[in-house]
Amino acid sequence: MTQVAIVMGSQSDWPTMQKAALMLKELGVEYKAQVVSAHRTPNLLVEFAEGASENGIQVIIAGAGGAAHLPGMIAAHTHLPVLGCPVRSSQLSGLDSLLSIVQMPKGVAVGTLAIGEAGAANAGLMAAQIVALQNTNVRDNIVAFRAKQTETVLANQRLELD
Ligand code: RP5
Repeated sequence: MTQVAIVMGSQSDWPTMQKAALMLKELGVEYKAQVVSAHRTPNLLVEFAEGASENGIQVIIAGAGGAAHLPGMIAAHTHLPVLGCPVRSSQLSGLDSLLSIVQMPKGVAVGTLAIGEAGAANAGLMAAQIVALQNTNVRDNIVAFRAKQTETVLANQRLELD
């Protein structure tokens, strides 16, 4: 059953948002990804967000760029945790996306990640960490991922001139 939903405002967000999908796949979390636009498909947004919990979704990752209202509007329509990913925009390099997502009014929460691919990957990691609270397989995968990451850094810490 799908544990995490990844939604994004446009197909053009996928190169960034697929970093979240890759992280979830690596950590053994079931996910599905689809385009849901706050502005271009507002009715679909409501239908998706209101149905997410009864569809078994535990965490929603929402990415958008520019006037990035998708994460906040999804959060307005569900009690599930929503992680917001600011996608780098062509005009303002994603600062517009970041500020649109992060400045939520008190009482409706979105956990905002960094602009771009690192933020999307960390959204996948954070979503997996939430799922892991009640899933020992995913927890073990996260612990192994972190240990391997540390090992890799320690094995490559000496720098030399070319
Ligand atoms: C936002 O507008 C999307 O999330 C995307 O980041 C941006 C541009 O969308 P396209 O014009 O490429 O479809 O809604």
